Amino acid sequence: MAAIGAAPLRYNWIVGEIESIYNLPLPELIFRAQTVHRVYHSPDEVQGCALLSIKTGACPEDCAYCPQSARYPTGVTLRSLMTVEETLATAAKARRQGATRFCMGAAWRNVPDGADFQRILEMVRGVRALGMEACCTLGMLHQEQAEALAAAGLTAYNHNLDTSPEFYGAIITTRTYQDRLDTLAWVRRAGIAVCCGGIIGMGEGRQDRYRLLEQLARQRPHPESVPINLLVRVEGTPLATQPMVDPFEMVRMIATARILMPASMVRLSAGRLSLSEETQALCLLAGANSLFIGARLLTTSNPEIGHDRLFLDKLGMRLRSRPEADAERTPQSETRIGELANDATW
Ligand code: SAM
Ligand code: DTB
Ligand code: SF4
Repeated sequence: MAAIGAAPLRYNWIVGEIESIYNLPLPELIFRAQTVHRVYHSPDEVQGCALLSIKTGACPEDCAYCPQSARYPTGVTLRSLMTVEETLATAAKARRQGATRFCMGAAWRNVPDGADFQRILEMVRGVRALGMEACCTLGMLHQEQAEALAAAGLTAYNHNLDTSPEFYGAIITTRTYQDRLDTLAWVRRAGIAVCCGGIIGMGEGRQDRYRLLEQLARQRPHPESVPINLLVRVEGTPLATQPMVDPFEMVRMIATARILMPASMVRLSAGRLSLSEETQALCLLAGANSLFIGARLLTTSNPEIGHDRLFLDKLGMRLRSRPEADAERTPQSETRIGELANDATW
């Protein structure tokens, strides 16, 4: 798909243009984001995604934001790789709560070979068999692993660039920006959708945000999925005492991502507990069309499902009932949040 209507896909964005968009007067920025959003997406529905940490903590990397790095005293409870059964039971529960995408995260520097990898493949097949999109975020991977994940039916692989190439070294020293780009290239070549985004609020400047967006929007094709995270400040990590970023930066970041990559899913990801409902609503107006649902992200908290249900109901919005992959082929039969509320499992 090269272009639809008034929102052609472009891959030659330059940082000056991105800066101009990011700094538009807010009403103009939101109007433009809404305009392109409506060309590719329904304005009143969002995708619900669920996260599960399938292997927790003791990670050798030094990502300064991360509670799972072995280098920081965060008190996270260590856990070796979960069983397939437990993982699939959690996925089924998430589906009952309205999630159509299940994302499994492991605190690894890179994907291991052997029995653990076979178990991951089994999890991917199981999540797909539940009729959900399956996403994994397992660290760096190589060609054979990417191909095996694709063959197991993996929908998407999450691997974030996190920030600009310039600011990256202040956040992570144990792997390079190029390492991340290499992993993304293996994912893309294997035919798996790319989920790639970043974090704001780590002490970066606006220029770093423009440069991150430039790295994402110059990829051809664009990442199908772009998570925008607000730093969750976890005690024990080097970024624990970062001042809270102005919430409007989140709105501007999302709106700019939407305008640069109009067909992609833009996900309002970590950090929602630090945002008011009003700011989250602005993020949805700005073109975010996905939320993590359920009380837990990987190791930190997220709004309760009941709270999100009321939130979306107040906005007259709903969780999309079909996975993205099916959305084009199947008549839309969204489930009203109110109807889901009748399900005793909520
Ligand atoms: N170990 C794998 C990796 O780094 O690719 C996968 C898990 S890692 C937790 C996935 C992403 O979560 C990170 O790249 C980062 O963007 C995001 N993340 C981790 N900790 C975060 C925090 N405290 N606040 C916001 N986002 C965070
Ligand atoms: C992404 O960009 N955000 C999610 C997902 N990809 C894996 C992870 C957020 C993690 C927040 C910190 C935690 O709960 O450990
Ligand atoms: Fe490890 Fe991933 Fe956390 Fe970095 S973000 S410390 S690689 S779990």
